[in-house]
Amino acid sequence: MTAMSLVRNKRDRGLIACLALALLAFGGTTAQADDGYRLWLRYDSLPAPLIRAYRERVTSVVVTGNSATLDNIRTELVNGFTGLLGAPVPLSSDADRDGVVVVGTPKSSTLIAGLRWEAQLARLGPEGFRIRSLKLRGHSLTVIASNGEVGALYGAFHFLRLLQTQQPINALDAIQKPRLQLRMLDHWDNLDGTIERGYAGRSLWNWSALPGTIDPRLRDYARANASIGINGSLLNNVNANAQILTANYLRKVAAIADVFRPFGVRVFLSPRFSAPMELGGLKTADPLDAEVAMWWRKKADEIFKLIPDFGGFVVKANSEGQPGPRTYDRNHVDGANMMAAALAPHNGIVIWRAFVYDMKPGYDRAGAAYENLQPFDGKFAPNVLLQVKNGPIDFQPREPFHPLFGAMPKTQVMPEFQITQEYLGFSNHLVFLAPMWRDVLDADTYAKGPGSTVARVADGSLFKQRLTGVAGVANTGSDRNWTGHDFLQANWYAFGRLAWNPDLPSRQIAGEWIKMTLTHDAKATETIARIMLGSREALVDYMTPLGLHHLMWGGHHYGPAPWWNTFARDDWNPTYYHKADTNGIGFDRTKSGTNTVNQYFLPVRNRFSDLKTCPDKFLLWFHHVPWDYRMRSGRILWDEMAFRYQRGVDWTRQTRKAWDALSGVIDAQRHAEVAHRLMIQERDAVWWKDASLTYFQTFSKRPLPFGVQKPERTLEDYKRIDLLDDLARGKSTFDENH
Ligand code: GCV
Repeated sequence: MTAMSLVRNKRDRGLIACLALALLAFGGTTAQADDGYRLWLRYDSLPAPLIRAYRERVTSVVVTGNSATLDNIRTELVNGFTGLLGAPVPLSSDADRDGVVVVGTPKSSTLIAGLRWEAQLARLGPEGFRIRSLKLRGHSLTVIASNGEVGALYGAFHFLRLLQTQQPINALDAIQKPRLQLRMLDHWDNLDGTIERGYAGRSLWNWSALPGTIDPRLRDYARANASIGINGSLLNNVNANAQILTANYLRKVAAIADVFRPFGVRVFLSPRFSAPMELGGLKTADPLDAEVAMWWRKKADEIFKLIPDFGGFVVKANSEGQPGPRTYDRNHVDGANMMAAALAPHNGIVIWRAFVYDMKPGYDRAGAAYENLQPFDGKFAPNVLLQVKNGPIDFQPREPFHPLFGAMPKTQVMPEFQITQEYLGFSNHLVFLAPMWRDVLDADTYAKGPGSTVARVADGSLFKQRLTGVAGVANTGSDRNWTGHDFLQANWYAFGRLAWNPDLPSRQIAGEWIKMTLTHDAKATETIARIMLGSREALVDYMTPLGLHHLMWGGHHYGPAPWWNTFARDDWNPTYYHKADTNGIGFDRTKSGTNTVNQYFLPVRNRFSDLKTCPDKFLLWFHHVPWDYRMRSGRILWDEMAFRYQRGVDWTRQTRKAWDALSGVIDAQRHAEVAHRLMIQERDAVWWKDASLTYFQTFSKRPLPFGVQKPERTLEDYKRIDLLDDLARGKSTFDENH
């Protein structure tokens, strides 16, 4: 047995397996096993009284006109209604009876054209829609209309969601329009099928089979995205391989684009900045070199010839070893605008990533993106968006909002979230991320006084931004259930819903997803919502409480390693971030330290700078605090930290119990799968608590407070755990014998 014997796991796994078998044998109350493939688009039949009520309003479907998108609407509604209402709902050509659902655009449907909604539909744009219950020629109908076919498809999914979540549908008058224009999933997929920071199998794009063979799963992926309004997909890793721009690969990309198009999803690519040298044989990739600019123009022409609705480029330049304009003594604007000029004639855009940091002595990585990019405000071309991560370091369980939000009023800025859980327990930990993204979207930058929230920066209303968008690094892969952990489908769902409306409450999103995906049982829904809504705070508690950050094992970022200090780059070492010593712990980013707190507007800057007003959750992000500092709770810092680690562990135990109690309500397969991963989550939470407290105790030199369980191992034991072997073997969880 190696360093850490996480004893209960094998026994627990056995119990769970028995339970699952018993449920399968006896049927449970929810009978069917479910492999999770259908996501939130399950369309299983609703309870009988509801079916009776809905059937009056849904007797047939009228979608006139011919196009692939209109076909998709027909298929979706017929399948959806038939499943939900437990009997076939046919297509018809006329709205000549009660309960007909009419869908389309003024162009595709004479009935819709006759309603004279042109002005309103024009205001809603090609993706917005109107849904109305109305009487026409004596019949009660529901009309779902948009100026664009994709908008009509979004409206159809919205209507289905009303049924799936058991809402009334007899007096509808709803209009919806996405608040953000670009709602993108970024896939960090490599051309060899692996996914950087992917924890749910391999890439969904089978490059060697394309373009000849199209995996049906591509269609299902696009359909799932359309159901939540996602309209862009970056296909390849931002740590880019130049090969993606070769004619051979572009034909494959075009085949994918053909599948996605009828669902309103446009493809984007990440180009390697040095591609003119690697593919074009040029001596330089200097963005101000005429030949280089010409190479990109020709490449853009070639791409758009194959893919007329190609979205554009997402560029990681001069970051973590990637080439970029600074390689040639040029700046970010030189690079971005050169590419933007190549794409502009085709209405393509450049999404330039602000994830840029250098290592200089005494430097604070949290201030780097601002230092590098903010001076260029107002200099980027009109078809450039600057993509800014939610926080200033790197997708940590908790970060304050990125100081670039609000600080570039003349630049089109879009947030980048990470749906895949690089730093949040991979696909093993149940963490609902909507509350984390809400925190950022709701954060007030004060850039133009109170109310200057990140959501208002992103939706363009604060600075009258013309192009708007948001990106999420995808958590999907070839695993049958798409996301590894069944619950993490909720994060894909939540991302889409927030991209559509960045004001949606987390509770609403969770409620919708639970009802569509897991159960309609009221008590179970309440329990699951409670679990989901508390999960992010719990994870912060057991991983990085009180503003601690980047304490993860180097490289793969799974598990605790606060002692890690061996990377040549200081800012990749956890010790650089927590700065624990015998006096205290935390990164001083105030005047007495790096002063990067200065990048925030007043009064945010003062609130974070002053120990008295800095929220507990950001305390050690901005301050180096003595171990005996008296916290708001009345405890000293050391005790508070220990208490929070324990609270996180306790949550995992309570959650396991609560989930076990749902065994008859959720289908046996998903119940057992989730139970297994919750067991891993508890094991990891204990590991995080014990390893972190054991290490920090060498500085605090204080006993653990009453109520905090003693770690079972020594610090040396925790340091000896090495996951690299397991991860290299492609396992998503490490061996339980560790
Ligand atoms: C795609 C972090 C991740 C990298 C990722 C990078 C980025 O550093 O660890 O895997 O690279 O962010 O966002 O570019």
